[in-house]
Amino acid sequence: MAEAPMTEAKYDYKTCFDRGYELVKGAMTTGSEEAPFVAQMSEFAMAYQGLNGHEFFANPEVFVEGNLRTSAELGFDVADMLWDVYDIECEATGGKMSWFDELSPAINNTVPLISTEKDLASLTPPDPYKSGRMPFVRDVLHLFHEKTGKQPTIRYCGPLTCVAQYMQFEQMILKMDEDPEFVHKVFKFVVEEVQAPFLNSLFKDFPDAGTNGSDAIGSLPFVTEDILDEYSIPNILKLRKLCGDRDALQVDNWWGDSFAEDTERFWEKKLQVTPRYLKVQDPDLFRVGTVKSREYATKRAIPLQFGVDNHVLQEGPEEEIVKRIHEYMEVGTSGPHGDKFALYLCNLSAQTPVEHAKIALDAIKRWRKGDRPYEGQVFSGTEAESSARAGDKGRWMGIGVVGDLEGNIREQLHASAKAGKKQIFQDIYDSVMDFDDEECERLVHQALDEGLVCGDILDEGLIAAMDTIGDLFGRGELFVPEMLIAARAMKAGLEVLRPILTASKEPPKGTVVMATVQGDLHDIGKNLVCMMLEGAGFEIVDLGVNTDPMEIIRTADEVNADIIGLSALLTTSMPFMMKTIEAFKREGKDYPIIVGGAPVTRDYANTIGATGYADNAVDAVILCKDLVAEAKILTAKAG
Ligand code: B1M
Repeated sequence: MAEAPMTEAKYDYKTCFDRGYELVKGAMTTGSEEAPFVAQMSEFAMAYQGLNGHEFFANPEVFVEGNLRTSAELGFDVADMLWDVYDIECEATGGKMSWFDELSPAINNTVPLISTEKDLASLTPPDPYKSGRMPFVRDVLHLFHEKTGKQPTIRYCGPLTCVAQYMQFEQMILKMDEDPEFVHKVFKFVVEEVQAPFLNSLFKDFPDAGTNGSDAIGSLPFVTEDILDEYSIPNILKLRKLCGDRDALQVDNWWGDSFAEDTERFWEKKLQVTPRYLKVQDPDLFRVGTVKSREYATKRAIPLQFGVDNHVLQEGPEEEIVKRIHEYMEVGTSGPHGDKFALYLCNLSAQTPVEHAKIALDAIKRWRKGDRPYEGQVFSGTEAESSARAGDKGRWMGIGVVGDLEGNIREQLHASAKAGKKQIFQDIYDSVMDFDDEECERLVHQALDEGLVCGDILDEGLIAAMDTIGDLFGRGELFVPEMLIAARAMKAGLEVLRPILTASKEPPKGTVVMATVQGDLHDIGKNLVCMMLEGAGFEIVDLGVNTDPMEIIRTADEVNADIIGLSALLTTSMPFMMKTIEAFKREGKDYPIIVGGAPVTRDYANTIGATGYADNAVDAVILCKDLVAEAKILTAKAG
């Protein structure tokens, strides 16, 4: 194993975290004398040690030493080595990996491993001792144990997110609707033949280890509560059973609490998959409120964890970091069970300045010593405060349209979308709203038979429906699966029109080349934008994820694009937006370029010289329509 090229300091890992581990154990069971904190910090440790993703996430010695040394040097309570293990199982079964300098590696499932029964049948379950980086995980656990003398925590991927790695998220969701039996079979394969043997092989070496699953996708609004009930919960419970009924086997990082219709009902579900404590983390915690969360945990007499936003920790400002930590510690430790509380720092990233990590740690220590400038103040949970300071842009996933409608929003939107329209257009609209592909297809045929023109069928029926769907999503009234299923119905109608549109040479509203930029594999938001644009009559050329700027330029020329759309979800990949724009300039290509994605802001878009910025899928459609209209006016003037 390679010698870690890291900072020189030497610590006695066998003793330096002793008190922290005692505190954490107490906080999550019978009570502790002081509130401890834990942190996801492996990417931060990688950057702090001056290493890249390849050096850090493939070499057990470097990984363990880097995490321990960083934790000891900065004074973390424990060196937990919390990391997101989304890729281990899928990679070991043959999934394609992408590696990055400033991030942990990830599965690139542009071409998913499982799409059909045949794909599933052709897969051989991995060998936990040989396949992929399963041996890396085992070595990490052993080294951690050797160096610290403590039981390691086994990390794995929550079954739903794991299946999404094998199947690709959108495909998994659509298949859940079309062919649930097939999706259940995939879950069976993943849980019974991949995850249980892998985890049991680790339990052989560490029978008393804690076990925590990461489940980025297994949360609202990616999935609905029905999907949690039908797929997530039973499969986590099954995995627990297959691993010797260990109640330590859990998935504690579900988020989406602020999207739940009934927060307490959602927390009941969380407690099924993490029975020993309740964890509520930002940005949901800031929206739901610390007091409400504390009261629930007190009522149930269970330990509690509050998670501080990774975005706040990364971006600051200092006052916000301190305020948030102090509120969370104060409310978290209040009441009769206040001694059963731990603070969680959500993913200190590679871009989190060391200064911010020190501010956070110092804030914890100051609070413990009684230096509490914000004592008695609660900032979370109120509407105004939450939307202004929830992290990111105060909004999230493009959800959070300010409500100008009251009462039954759906009915009001339907009424205004259908008002004064021919019955057939209203019926097409309804078929999309009812997610009924066959009916939508039939009605579009009927409309054509009645002599109606494609443009009107599109505008008055299909596009009107997708406008409402986008609006409902923006208001948090619809979740991602419903949006995907509605889009499938819309596409069924669109497919009927496509040959006629092509033959008649009726031009699309415009052609948009869309891509997630280099270094980034997140595509759910980009795909929603594509869907809405397609629903609005645009032709979409989707280049997928991790896209090279030159490929975008080539494609733009090939298809004579009207607009280029760039999406980014990582602060590390945002600079590639700028690099892509620079490449277009360098090549003398004058296409309008629009940008979006959770961390991207209007200011950033202006700074990098983008033509436009959209906060969400609906705004992206409006922006593209405006840009195309503007270009037409300019062409007309020039002509
Ligand atoms: Co990742 N991830 N992830 N992840 N992931 C985030 C983004 C993160 C905030 C999680 C966290 O740490 N709390 C964090 C980024 C931190 C940072 O940059 N500061 C992160 C990280 C670090 C990572 C990994 C490194 C692993 C890890 O967590 N350590 C790894 C990186 C992989 C890579 O890309 N190189 C990774 C992997 C993954 C999964 C594979 C597990 C999965 C992605 C699956 C997929 O996309 N196919 C995943 C997910 C799901 C997330 C979270 C949970 C959700 C992101 C998302 O899809 N949002 C996210 C944490 C969170 O938000 N809670 C997180 C939903 C989507 C609808 O919203 O994309 O914002 P969004 O789209 C909106 C608008 O922004 C807008 O419209 C959409 C709809 O209204 N919009 C546009 C989007 N693009 C637009 C383009 C436009 C206009 C508007 O014009 C062109």
